[in-house]
Amino acid sequence: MSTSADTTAPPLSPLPHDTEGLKQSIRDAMVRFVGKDPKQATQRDWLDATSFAVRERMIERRLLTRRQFDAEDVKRVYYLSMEYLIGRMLEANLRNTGILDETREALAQLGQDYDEIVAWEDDAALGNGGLGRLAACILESLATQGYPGFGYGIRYEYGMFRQQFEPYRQVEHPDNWLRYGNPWEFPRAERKYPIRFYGEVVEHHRNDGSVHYSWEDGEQILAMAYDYPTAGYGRRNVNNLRLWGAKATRDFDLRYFNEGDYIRAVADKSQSESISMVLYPNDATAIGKELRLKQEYFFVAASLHDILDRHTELGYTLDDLPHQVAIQLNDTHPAIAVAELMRLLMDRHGLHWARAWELCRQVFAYTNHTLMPEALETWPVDLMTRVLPRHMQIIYRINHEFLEMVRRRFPGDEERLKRLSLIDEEGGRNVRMAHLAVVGSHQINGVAALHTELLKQTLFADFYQLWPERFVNVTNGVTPRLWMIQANPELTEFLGEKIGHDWQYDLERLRALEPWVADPELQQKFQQVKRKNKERLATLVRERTGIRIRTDVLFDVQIKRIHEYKRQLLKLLHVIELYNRIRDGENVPPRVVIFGGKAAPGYQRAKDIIQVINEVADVINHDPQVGDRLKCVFIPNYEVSAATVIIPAADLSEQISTAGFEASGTGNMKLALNGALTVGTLDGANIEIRDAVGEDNIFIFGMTESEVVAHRARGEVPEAMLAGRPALSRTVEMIEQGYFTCDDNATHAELGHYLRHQDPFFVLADYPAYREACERADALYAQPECWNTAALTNIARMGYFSIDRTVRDYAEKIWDATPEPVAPKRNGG
Ligand code: 475
Repeated sequence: MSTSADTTAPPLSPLPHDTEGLKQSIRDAMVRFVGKDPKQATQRDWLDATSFAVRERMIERRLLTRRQFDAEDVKRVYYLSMEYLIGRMLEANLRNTGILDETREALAQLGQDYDEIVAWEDDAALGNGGLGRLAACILESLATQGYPGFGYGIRYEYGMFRQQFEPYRQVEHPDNWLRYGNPWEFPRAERKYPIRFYGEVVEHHRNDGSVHYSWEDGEQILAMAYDYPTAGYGRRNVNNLRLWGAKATRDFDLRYFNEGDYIRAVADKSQSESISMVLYPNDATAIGKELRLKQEYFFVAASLHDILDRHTELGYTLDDLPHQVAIQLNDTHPAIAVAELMRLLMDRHGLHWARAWELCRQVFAYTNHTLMPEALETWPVDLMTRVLPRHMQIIYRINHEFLEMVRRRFPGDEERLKRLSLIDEEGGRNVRMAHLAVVGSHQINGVAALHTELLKQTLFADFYQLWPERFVNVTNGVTPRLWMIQANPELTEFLGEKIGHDWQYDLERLRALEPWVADPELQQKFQQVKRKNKERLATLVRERTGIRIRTDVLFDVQIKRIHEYKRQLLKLLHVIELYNRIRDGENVPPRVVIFGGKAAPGYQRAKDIIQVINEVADVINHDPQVGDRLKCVFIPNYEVSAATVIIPAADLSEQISTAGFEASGTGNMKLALNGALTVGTLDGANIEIRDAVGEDNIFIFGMTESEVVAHRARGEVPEAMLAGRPALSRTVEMIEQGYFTCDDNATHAELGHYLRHQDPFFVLADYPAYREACERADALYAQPECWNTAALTNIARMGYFSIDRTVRDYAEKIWDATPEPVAPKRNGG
């Protein structure tokens, strides 16, 4: 396409990547950008100056990457996601640009401690959990493998709330992560698009009898681009994450300013900018709020406008769209994109319905992340009609054409039409966003094998019958760069000594470790690494909770959002039973149990669970009879940066969701990759992890998905599970009788009642099998050689769960995209 003569010459003279050069850049940045005399600089100033020095080097590569993509006629992949759970950026960028060691040394020579400096950075927590972290891993992998892949999202001023316990119950505090500015973002004042809300649709009748529609009036808000360069590891590729921030338009200002109400004008302005103010902290529940719908449309409309502008700027026509553009919808949050692209193609570019629809379907693909019914987004037709009137019209037309097709294939099957319709007519009329995403996409994927099967058999069974070829599985993965190289530098070094570094790009090569998994010398080194990692975690625990934990015992870790289906209560029941056995004088193997995770602010049950865990922990941790044989800690404010400390220290990974509910899980992968053994149900990707690591190297327990369905059908009262189980009965009684609380009997009584009489996720039914699995784990842990063999075997066999494999699966099965590496991969420099 637009082949410019000079695509390889750097736009600037390249900056040095050695220690001396970096030192110079950091010192210069301190004066020129931070505006401080190095003698007066604080640690935060050093963080900023270092960030500027790295960003200078990344932006060079960003420009080169872009030139190459523009010159080579590549297909671009756009990832649309409401969430990116990125974490800290400085260390990631240093690592991926290959200048971490040099920078560490440069800072040392400047009298600064690297580890202290990087810890000043706030996490970019623009996501809730699994879905948002997956998006961040995918962007990193796109860049690392050299795919022309770009993220679009929202620049929330406030990310995921900060969690505190006051003293036991969760309290949320705002996460004002941009408070001190952000050296990683490039505001693009020229990339501003007006986004309309409300208003009305005007019908225009042309002379040839055709009808044309336009969307007019209402309210306009500007979406302004903020670019975050995303560096690939060991390559020169630097891709881009474009986040949209809301700005009031000048028109908007003028209206009020002209009326002379200056104060009102300024106040309203900030209201219109509230669209990108805050991330909704709900994971796996749909929020029916108008502001949320506006957020979704806001970032989708800006992104599609941007994508089409780039497409035409590069000289392509609309007919080229399917060859040049793939758009992945990360869950249904951006599903309104289907209607918006139709609107743009017809109302702005004059395409006919049929042609526009053909193009749309070839461009979009949709990833589903959850089967939980309460997470499925629907929007009241009334609300959609008011906020996005033209889109509502288009959705009706899509639905009409779609249902006509279904009618032809299944004549007289009215029930089927109701089930498939984009509009749910039961209990008020609602638009089913998942149905819009399915009909508007050429491929629909689940995120683990079981999940995809369940999508086909349950949630999307009728769609699967219509279009079986559209459903594919893409099992999730995790980036080894963050979750191994950065989180576990000692294990990385140890692997390097034994099997080299190729695994960093091709994680399957960890298999080369297998011949040595039983090697005593290797095992000893592995154990030393674990121990060091546990010490690092013990420090974090002491700093955040004041609790001291020993590092010579089994670390049993459950870190994830708090949800009934994830069953933190199952772990808690086990902890209480261990406590009782210790107090009964039994010789129980020592362990440290670690919880981490946030509850959605309005999810009272999840908050009750947090509170009770904290109260139980408090009793156990202060019981002199227990001493250091059992400790239980709930680490507050679990976030990406904390995860990088917790995961490498874990021995046991708790993946104990009720089978059929966890779409995939990705924490399960991070922990196993770091040599933790999984105690888990046959749910989500646990099944594939078991297949990969082998049955002897994982502790599987509990009902399978079909057993859960059968159990539910039997409709037994949960309480019945207590019969003949004195230890479990005692545990439940202790909770309901308020043994662990001095002032809130009500919450404990309620939780006990819930277990006895509701227990919707079958905690009691699975408990005996769970306890038995934990005992298997204890027995193996008592034989260090066997444990270490199993742990090292896990590491050696986790290669499949690399995000690079996931991204290649998307590229091959869905996007038809190929990598375009800017330079051969290399280590460092
Ligand atoms: C699954 N979040 C994990 C992970 O695929 C899976 C829902 C509604 C609104 C906001 N956020 C959500 C999710 O549904 C979500 O995070 N799902 C998770 O996606 C990545 O590994 O099993 O629960």
